[in-house]
Amino acid sequence: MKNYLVTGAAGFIGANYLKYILAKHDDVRVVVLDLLTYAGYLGTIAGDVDNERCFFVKGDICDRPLLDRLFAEYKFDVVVNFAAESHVDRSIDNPQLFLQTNILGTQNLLDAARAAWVTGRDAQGYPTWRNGVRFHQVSTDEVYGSLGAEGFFTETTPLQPHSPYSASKTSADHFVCAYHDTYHMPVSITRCSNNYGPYQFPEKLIPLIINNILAGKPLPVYGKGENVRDWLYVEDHCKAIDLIIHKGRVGEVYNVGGHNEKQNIEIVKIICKELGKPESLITHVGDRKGHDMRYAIDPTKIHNELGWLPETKFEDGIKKTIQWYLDNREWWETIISGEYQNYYEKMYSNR
Ligand code: NAD
Ligand code: TDX
Repeated sequence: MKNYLVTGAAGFIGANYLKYILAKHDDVRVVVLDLLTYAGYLGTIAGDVDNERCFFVKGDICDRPLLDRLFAEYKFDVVVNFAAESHVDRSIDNPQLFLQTNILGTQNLLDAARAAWVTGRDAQGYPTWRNGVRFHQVSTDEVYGSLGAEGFFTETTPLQPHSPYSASKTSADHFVCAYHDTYHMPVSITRCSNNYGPYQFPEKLIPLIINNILAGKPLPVYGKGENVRDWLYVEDHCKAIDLIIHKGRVGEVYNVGGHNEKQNIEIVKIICKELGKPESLITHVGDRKGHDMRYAIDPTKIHNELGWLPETKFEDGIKKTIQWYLDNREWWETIISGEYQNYYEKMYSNR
């Protein structure tokens, strides 16, 4: 049995990853650690938590005594860190929370893992590590900054973040790499492009547009809607992380993305068409401050080394996603019933 600590798995990608690994591997036992912020919903994974192969702990990755207790009790072999403040617009409003969770939380997890996993010292004085342990950091393409009309992000593209969110994720990546270089900690990092699919919180573009259409609200597009994102179906991201944890090289960064670049306005029009609604619902609103123009991932490394390729085409993935939101109205109605209404009002009225 391999013991996993998966943080942030009551959120969008972490929940999809949890479901994927529980179905795929008989030999994993998972503890989910999640603070259940506005973005985390226990209902998403309630059916997976059986207190045999999957346990849930409500708590903060910044809480070191809690982490030490969990490491002592469950003897983790693998840590997968999804927990983060993940929304760029919220980071513009309250940067400090992003530093707290995304940087200090990651560093705290690294230290807890180090305390639990180091077995001694080698001849050069570097720590030696328990066999088979791995710390995997879930990062983002946003750490690379913004592209012009041409080119792609590779793993060696210099990091040049622009938003408080991406600056905090970049800093966390530097700490993960620093722990590898300084302590020889067995780490890996994935930098993925924009995900879409089931269980995504409706503050993000695709579920927000689906949700607003179903609620008969206008569809807010920032600026001209010409910014480009590289969209990947969430399960393809989960498969990439699983592959890297099993077969990826320690100390390496892997870009994950599917060569599926689209302008925001195209995405919104596709969703209108799928749901049979007029494009006249589209409303251009004030642009995001420091809005990155274009993201595009070069996934050659993960393809060449591990044979990974995205399996879900955008045309199919977007249909599946829309159908999921139609079939799971209760899920998103619960999610948007509380704090989200104040957030929406603050973010979109008079924009
Ligand atoms: P999300 O906002 O949907 O979920 C984040 C989860 O983390 C929530 O369940 C929340 O309760 C939990 N959390 C927040 N602070 C915590 C803390 N201090 N301690 C414990 N749990 C805490 O985010 P997501 O979209 O699923 O993203 C997951 C990860 O993937 C993030 O690290 C993000 O940077 C990265 N990422 C996201 C995308 C994307 O398109 N959404 C793309 C690339 C990378
Ligand atoms: O109402 C909107 N209107 C709009 O035009 C929203 C919410 C977004 N947008 C635009 C901004 C972006 O150009 O759509 C694009 C996508 O926006 P988001 O869904 O907020 O995603 P993005 O800012 O690209 O970041 C996402 O991908 C990378 C995730 O939120 C990050 O966690 C991940 O790291």
